[in-house]
Amino acid sequence: MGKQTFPDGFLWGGATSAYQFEGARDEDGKSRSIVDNSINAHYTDTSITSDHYHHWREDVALMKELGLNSYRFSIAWPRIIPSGNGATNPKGIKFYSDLIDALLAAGIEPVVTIYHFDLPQTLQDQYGGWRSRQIIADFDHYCYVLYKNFGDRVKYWLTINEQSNMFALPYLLNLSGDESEERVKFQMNHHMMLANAQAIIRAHEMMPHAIIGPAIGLSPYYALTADPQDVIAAHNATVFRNDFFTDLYFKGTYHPEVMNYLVADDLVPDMEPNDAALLMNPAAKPDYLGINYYESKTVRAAPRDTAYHSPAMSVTGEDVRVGETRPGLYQEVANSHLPTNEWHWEIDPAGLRILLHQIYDRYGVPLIITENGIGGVEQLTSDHQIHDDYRIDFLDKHLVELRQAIAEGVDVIGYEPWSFMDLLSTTNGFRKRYGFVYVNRTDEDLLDLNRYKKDSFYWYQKVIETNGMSL
Ligand code: BGP
Repeated sequence: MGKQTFPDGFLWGGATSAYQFEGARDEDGKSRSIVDNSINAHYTDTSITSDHYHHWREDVALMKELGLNSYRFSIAWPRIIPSGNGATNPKGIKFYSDLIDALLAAGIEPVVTIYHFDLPQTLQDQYGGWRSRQIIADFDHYCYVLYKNFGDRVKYWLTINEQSNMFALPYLLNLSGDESEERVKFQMNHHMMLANAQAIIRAHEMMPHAIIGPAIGLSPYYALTADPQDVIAAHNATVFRNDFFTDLYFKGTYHPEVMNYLVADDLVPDMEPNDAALLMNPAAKPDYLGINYYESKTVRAAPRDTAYHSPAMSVTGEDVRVGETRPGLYQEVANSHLPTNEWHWEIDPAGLRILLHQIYDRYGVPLIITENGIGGVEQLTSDHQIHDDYRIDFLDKHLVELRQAIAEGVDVIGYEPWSFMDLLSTTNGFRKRYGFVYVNRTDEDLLDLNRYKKDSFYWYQKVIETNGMSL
């Protein structure tokens, strides 16, 4: 057999999100989002980031030079509807409309995320955001505005980014991370599931040719040892961190093990009689699933009397990263077989193939990698180079596993690595860079915001040009 390649028409892309990339936080009518107001504790804020809002033509030209045939970005709800649920902002519509036109003119298919953590603060203030059922109607209206304005040109849509992480990482939803908020979290999650279902139904009504689904952060869960108690813990973690969410997306039902747990702990969210019908409506079934993959996770059994712990991210690199503990179910631990990045994220290319098989076996729908990448501290050389061999190595190994999964029968339609260009890391600002293109600024100093192509840019260009044969 000759060297394997990727399917014809495979989407080669790169990903970004609005609050991490655009800047122009308070410009042209945009209001603040909950992440604008919460992410600035340890580094810089979202006011300028990579200033894509003012550099977008140059940035699209770089995408074209890189050879991308797709590009994943998110639309900021507070730029489109500043009050959250009132009038639309013509300048916001124009910004994305011009961007979409420029992408299409460059032969780049837009892959649009509708919601990437940036809820308008106004809705948080009005009624507690995702805590209230009111969000479902407001999200539906926001989707309607997007489909009406961009549906003629955008085929690939992603509803909500990383729903499961939003509940695991409390700072993404203004939660405290306390166990006392467990019930609230499951209620918010329920609302988000209904909003997701409604967004997909409306997309199918308004844009018959659209392909739409959520983008979720997933990891395969390994047992620390062959002790059956650890194996059960790995099963539990898979159910609670993965299947719980994806079953609601694709089957419209609560996983029975999760439901039993919710009942036993008095955590069942309030539901209305029509909720089940909405979740199970065939028109609400996603056409594909976006997967954000950074690492695998390893767990062991956790006795009932261990303390509950939500995952805590490392914010400096020097501090320790704490895994999640769900008493009686599982406890995250380090995997001694895997190297880590500077922030203790375990590097596991084969984990991507394992995960793809697990998900494809369970749902049999097309998959798209909506994020995959490695962050690191980088220093521009005096002649404006970035020698990011570690990124090339990371992406190369993941793409080889991805290609293998496809050869083994998994239907993967595209790859949108994180990130196309350096942007604000949610947990670490500009200290932690992900891009193929360097943005000349630091957390403390805006410098000139010039763009410089990294070594990985030329490497990826070749991968795309050869449709993966160069790997
Ligand atoms: C994902 C998010 C992205 C991005 C990425 C890297 O969870 O969808 O928005 O931030 O993680 O994470 P970080 O920026 O914390 O390094």
